[in-house]
Amino acid sequence: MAFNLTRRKFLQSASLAAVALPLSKAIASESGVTRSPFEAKGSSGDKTVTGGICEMCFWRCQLVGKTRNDRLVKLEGNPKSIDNGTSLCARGNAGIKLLYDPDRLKYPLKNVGKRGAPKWKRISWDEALDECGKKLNMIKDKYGPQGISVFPHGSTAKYPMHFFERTVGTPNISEASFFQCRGIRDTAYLATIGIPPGEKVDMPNAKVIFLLGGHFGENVHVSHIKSYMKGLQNGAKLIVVDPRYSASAAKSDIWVKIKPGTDTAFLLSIMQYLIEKGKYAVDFIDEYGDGFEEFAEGIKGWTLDKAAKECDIPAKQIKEVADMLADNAPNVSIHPGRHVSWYGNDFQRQRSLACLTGILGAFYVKGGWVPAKGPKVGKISWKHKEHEEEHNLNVNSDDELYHPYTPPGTPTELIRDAALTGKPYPIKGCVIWGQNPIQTIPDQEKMKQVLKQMDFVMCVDVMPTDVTMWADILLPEVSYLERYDLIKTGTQWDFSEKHQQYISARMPIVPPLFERKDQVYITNEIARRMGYQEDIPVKTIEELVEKNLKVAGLSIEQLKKEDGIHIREGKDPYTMPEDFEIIFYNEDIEDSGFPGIPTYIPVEQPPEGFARLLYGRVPVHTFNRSQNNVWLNAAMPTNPVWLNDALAKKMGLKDGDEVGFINQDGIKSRTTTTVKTTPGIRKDCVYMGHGYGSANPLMSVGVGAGVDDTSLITKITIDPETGCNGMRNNFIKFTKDGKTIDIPTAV
Ligand SMILES: Nc1nc2c(c(=O)[nH]1)N[C@H]1C(S)=C(S)[C@@H](COP(=O)(O)OP(=O)(O)OC[C@H]3O[C@@H](n4cnc5c(=O)[nH]c(N)nc54)[C@H](O)[C@@H]3O)O[C@H]1N2
Ligand SMILES: Nc1nc2c(c(=O)[nH]1)N[C@H]1C(S)=C(S)[C@@H](COP(=O)(O)OP(=O)(O)OC[C@H]3O[C@@H](n4cnc5c(=O)[nH]c(N)nc54)[C@H](O)[C@@H]3O)O[C@H]1N2
Ligand code: SF4
Ligand SMILES: [Mo]
Repeated sequence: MAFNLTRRKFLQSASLAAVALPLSKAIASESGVTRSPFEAKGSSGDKTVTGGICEMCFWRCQLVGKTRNDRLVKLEGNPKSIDNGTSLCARGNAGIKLLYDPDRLKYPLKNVGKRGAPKWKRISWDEALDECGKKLNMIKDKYGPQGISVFPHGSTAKYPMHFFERTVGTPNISEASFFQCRGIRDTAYLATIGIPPGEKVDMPNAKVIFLLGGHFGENVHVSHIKSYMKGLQNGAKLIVVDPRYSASAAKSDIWVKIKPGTDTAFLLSIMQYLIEKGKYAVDFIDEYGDGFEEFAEGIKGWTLDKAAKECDIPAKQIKEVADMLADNAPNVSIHPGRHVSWYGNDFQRQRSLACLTGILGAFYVKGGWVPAKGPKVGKISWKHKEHEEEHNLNVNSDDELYHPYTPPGTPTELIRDAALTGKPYPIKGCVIWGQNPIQTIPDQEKMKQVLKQMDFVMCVDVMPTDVTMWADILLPEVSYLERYDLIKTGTQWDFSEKHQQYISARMPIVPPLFERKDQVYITNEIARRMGYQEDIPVKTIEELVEKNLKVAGLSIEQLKKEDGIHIREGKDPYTMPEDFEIIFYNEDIEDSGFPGIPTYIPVEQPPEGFARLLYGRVPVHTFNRSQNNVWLNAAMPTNPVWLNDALAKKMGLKDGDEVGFINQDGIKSRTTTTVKTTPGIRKDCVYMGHGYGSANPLMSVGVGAGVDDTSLITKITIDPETGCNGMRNNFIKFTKDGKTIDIPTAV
């Protein structure tokens, strides 16, 4: 790949620190930090600091830091880890560039300009916290606690979220990890097998691995990838269902080039075929199935031919997939997926996946779905207080839930609609903590209007990402390399070895720089100012970690002695709980007005001249949060748009052409990206990496790099059972040199 580094980025690269010294010095004297970790001189202060936990993404690998005189010079996986081991991914390694990023937030800031067009004034912590406490109290007094909305994400957002939810009493909390990510998966499995599935598949021992839209290798979670690769090394066959030739499709035995949005039809026809041919786990279903007959009857119409037509794939390929699964059952890993907020018909698809796992008898068996449990630790946090009234936006006037299978919190759209209409009540305060709702939630303009109408917006972040432009008060948090916080527990990823469990707690690798503070300090100080002094559960973050470790008979000191990770014997994960059942036909779902048998609901097709916009992970970035990381930016500075090569030819486009986009609502991309022509994508869709195209000029490396996929996702589709946001029903045309280029329909 041609890196095309700008001079500034070139000089900033740490691996080129020797040449860069004069500039690094200049940056250092200007801002107090430098992008070069090698500024630390001499080797007398060399240390390996254990107990770190990565948070360049949410997988949270265990790490150690090599430091010199309290300055981090290198990150590595913790050799004691039975999770990620000594491995970190590219993003994990590049954490050092977040730590010392000169663009990072350093001091509390007050916006003396406008929301969205801020002018920042540095203020003291006291002034900032006074303002937060005063404004949030004003909103609470005038509109009630429900007038405060919270958009949290990440390990530091739990403590403040519990404060606002349990103690202050607002239900209006919307976590990106639920409503725009995996919430549907969790509640669909809950409604089928009684527990959220996580990503607990025993891939190392599988004979077949089945991925529906999961694209491992681009989606990178270290121990998960290790488990997948071990499965493939052990000879597992791989089936990948994806409209695009993804990194996983490239390793597959069968690549199902499915028409976007039709996966449920595909799954139902596999199950119908297996039932018809008697190729399913009859005894297993007899014992654990509930409502199987109604289910079998209900999906009868889904012949291979019907699904083939709907999904635009050969019927014989569906049969091939079904036979491969049945011939290797029950040792098949049907992966439950992770980002599943796709089309607004997703709850039904996730239920279908759980049912398919059941039909193959692949729960609690080698190579199947195996919910290994980690050890118990404490969960001390803010206590629930009595709150006078319920203000659940999810309840309608007949006291029924709009979205009965919603994950914890309130569906994002219900919060945004209430904020914009003032009905059933106004929402005038907003606390954003570790989430970037501008680039995470569809319809950017709507989010901006929501933020504009607030009386007060506060934001706690580490980087000046786009959402921070909308804050009145912007507070700088310490990064994951400078703080204590979450306790990470789990089991080793490969169950074919010993059964072991681990407990680790995030510990700082280096002391914090500038005036950054941690979540307990910030939350407590706001709580104190709001009059909740008596409710504060812990004084410091260390106290919180100690108390939670104590429940497991551990302490910070003990963990330090054990190189940051305590390992104990685990339990056999294959033991099935006594009350296990698979609910094929779910009467409760039907009673709430939705299909009780997994049902295919067709999605809207691209209008003439448009292609569907698909998006996903790139291996070296995490959403938008890593866009300013100089190493990661150098590795993948932009997000080329995948375009079918035959279409490209007809459109007069070639590899590397600079293009922009316009969507079905006339919304234009703010920036451009390059074209990547390939036979590896269908003709009814295009694809780009998510998280690019930052608008905040304070992100000096990431600003304007590539195109922001979210800016083009303006049509909102809600998954009715859960209230989560479907995001893939948006359609685009290309623009080049001021002209619009239609997508040809038939090539
Ligand atoms: N268009 C589109 N939208 C999507 C997705 C998609 O693929 N396409 N993916 C969806 C998925 S799967 C998810 S999980 C969500 C993710 O959604 P978000 O969590 O909103 O994603 P990020 O872009 O990582 O934004 C997180 C914010 O947290 C900040 N941050 C990072 N570290 C810290 C920290 O230690 N403390 C604090 N306080 N802040 C920190 C970052 O700087 C950033 O501003 O997005 C969803 N939305
Ligand atoms: N490097 C990296 N890794 C990450 C993250 C990251 O930011 N960076 N984020 C993590 C998080 S929070 C999550 S949730 C996961 C998300 O990772 P995944 O759950 O794997 O999901 P996406 O990246 O959203 O998936 C995009 C894939 O779905 C395909 N697809 C699109 N439409 C359809 C369809 O209709 N049917 C089918 N079968 N496939 C379709 C796309 O072509 C693409 O290959 O990644 C995690 N891992
Ligand atoms: S997968 Fe990579 S970015 Fe995510 S926690 Fe692990 S090392 Fe960090
Ligand atoms: Mo996610």
